[in-house]
Amino acid sequence: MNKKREKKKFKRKNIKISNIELTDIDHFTDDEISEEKRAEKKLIEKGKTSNKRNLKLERGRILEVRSNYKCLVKIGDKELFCTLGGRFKQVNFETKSIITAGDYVNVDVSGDSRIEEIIDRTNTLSRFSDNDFQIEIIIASNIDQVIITSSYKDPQLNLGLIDRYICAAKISNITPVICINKIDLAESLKEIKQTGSFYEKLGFQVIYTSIKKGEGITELKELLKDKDSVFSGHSGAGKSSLINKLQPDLKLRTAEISDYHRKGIHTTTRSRLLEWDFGGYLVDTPGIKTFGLHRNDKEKIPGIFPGLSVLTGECKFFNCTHSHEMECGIKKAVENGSYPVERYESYLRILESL
Ligand SMILES: Nc1nc2c(ncn2[C@@H]2O[C@H](COP(=O)(O)OP(=O)(O)O)[C@@H](O)[C@H]2O)c(=O)[nH]1
Ligand SMILES: [Mg+2]
Ligand SMILES: [Zn+2]
Repeated sequence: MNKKREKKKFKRKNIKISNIELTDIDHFTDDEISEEKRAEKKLIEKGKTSNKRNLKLERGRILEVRSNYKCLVKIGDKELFCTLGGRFKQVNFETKSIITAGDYVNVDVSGDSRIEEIIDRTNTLSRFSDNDFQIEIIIASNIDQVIITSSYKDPQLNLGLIDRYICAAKISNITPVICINKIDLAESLKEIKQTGSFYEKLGFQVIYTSIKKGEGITELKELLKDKDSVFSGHSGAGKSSLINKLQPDLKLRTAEISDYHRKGIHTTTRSRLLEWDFGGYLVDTPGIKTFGLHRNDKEKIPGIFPGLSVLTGECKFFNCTHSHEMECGIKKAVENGSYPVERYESYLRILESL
């Protein structure tokens, strides 16, 4: 542990003295490290590192990654193409997402715009590969909220999907917000609001919107302002329509992607951050399924599924999964009607799917 920390410290220090090649630093023994340190000291004494030590670091945010080592960074009012120093490749060679849209970075703006430091992420928005390995693919980082969008009708309101997205968001430490769109298609608002009230009572924000009637758009804008958000939900729920309504000139790629493919034009499916003119960012995820649950997260579901945790007092087992167990507080609550059976079934479906 201590040795590891030593090495880390060494790595960090060396980042600023970067005309020493840092190949294979992880494999150095402590002896070799102290040798390196002596060499480093010598170099400093000779003053050979003076150029590189005059870094002019500025904090920026990655808007889009163009390749593993090249990206577009917003620094102040400017957008700058930056490269990633070679040493990052060595430190993190096993993960594909060394950098991702949303990362905060320190860039040396005195020279060739190299990223000198990547700030620790507060969270990541990830999906998992469809194969058995379920490899994590990071879509974006440092995101505040996910706007879980479902239409009231066409396609039919899908509460099961909302539950699933809520779980995925919570696991990722991203705040879920529920947006029920196309309320103009509802016979009565009372009915939808009753549906939404289950989530509202549990402290979730629920907004009701209609593009057709312009309802809830101001409220949605208020919610997005100065935050970094991503829209998730069924295709056809109205995500693109909502975004276009909020800011018509936002250059979304979501809609065009299939056309481009048909024409055989290569388009990237990488995510990127787009800036709202009212403050905050939108994560644009063309052709990317934004969220996934990893099978390893299965045991977290009982603790995070909406409304369950307050009812577990009567569960006999502290690690009750509320499925096959006897003497279960949740099952009792479902039987006596204090927890909706539809939500319980949705919970079981998520568990089974993992
Ligand atoms: N009636 C009604 N239709 C809507 C509303 N919002 C979107 N739509 C329609 O729903 C369809 C799918 O919308 P789109 O934004 O492409 O959905 P996305 O797949 O979630 O991006 C389009 O034909 C829209 O015109 C709404 O509030 N009311
Ligand atoms: Mg769309
Ligand atoms: Zn239980």
